[in-house]
Amino acid sequence: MFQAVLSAYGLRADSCKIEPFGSGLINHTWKVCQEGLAYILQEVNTTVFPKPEYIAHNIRAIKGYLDQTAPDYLFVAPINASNGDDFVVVNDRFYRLFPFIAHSCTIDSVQRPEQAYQAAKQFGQFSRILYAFKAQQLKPTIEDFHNLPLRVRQFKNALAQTSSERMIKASFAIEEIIRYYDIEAQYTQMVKSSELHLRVVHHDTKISNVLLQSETGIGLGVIDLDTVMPGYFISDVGDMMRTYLSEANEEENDFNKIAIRNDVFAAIYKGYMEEMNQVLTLAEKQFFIYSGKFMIYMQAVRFITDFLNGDIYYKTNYPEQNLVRGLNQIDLLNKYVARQQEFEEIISEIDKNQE
Ligand code: GN1
Ligand code: MG
Repeated sequence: MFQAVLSAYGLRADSCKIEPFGSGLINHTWKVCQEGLAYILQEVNTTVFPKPEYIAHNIRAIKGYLDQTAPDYLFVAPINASNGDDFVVVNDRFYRLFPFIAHSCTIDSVQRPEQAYQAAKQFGQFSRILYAFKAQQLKPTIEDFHNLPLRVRQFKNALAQTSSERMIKASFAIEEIIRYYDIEAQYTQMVKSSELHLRVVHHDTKISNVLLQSETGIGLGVIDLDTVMPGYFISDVGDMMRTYLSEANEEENDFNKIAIRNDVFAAIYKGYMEEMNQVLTLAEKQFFIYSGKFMIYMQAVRFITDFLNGDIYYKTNYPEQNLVRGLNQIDLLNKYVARQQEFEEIISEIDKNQE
């Protein structure tokens, strides 16, 4: 496979060093090095992304726009193959090659608030420089990706057809998901009232999707653009809350280690708002804290749904991994909800100092 794919780019697999790269749950990724040049090769998971050409379309449309409006912005688009295409299909599998950005690195967890600040600023900047771009030009690479009511329906369907064994194992998680149905109701209300604007949203703002300058840790840009499509800002802010606030991540099975860091919350707010303060409406800003509940809850629902369905979506390494992930997210949600008042105070404090 490597030979067939890399030769489309004028590279020879036998003279390249190829190694698996990163920790994504969906696509396969490798780092490819040849004579001092480095690339990232990725196979798109077409079960998850049934129309990979939509991804290519979206990235092309945004690149064209940014080349005109923000030529200095580091936008990591795929490299063109020798025939001019920006992706390669081999045996019905879909691949693309990216440049590996020199002197850049990614990290897998937020150790310090400064890292959360840099990342939030990058995701904020991404939405800001695209605020005048017509989001509707982008195609949905995954239909209804962050449609919470749909995710809850999928959960209910899974519940109706799962085995009694899985149902019993997940009983606490199921009760908790039902207890928090109001998070979905709030979303439905918010969409109905058109309080949120459709914007260009990244939809996967985990820290490993931010390129940092290796020496200084300063943010350079964002990567993993497969789910860039029209959406609401709460997806991006919420996924940062979900993945930065606790040092222990969604894989942690000792839930005592899940703990929320207020200084990281402050860093996310500061970094994101430095870019998006002028763009977001007052009504949208009211949903800043809600965004964390929205994303943590939706992820819990998705992991538990996958567990009930017999683990068909997320890669797993051990039998009850999706259950553990779901329970982990429920624990995080409970801890997040308990902090809401403190988050309000942090936001007022930062806003006051900004005036
Ligand atoms: C998936 O593959 P990765 O890690 O980039 C998922 C996200 C989830 C995340 C949970 C297309 O992202 O929505 O938040 O796992 N991406 C897709 O770890 O479903
Ligand atoms: Mg991703």
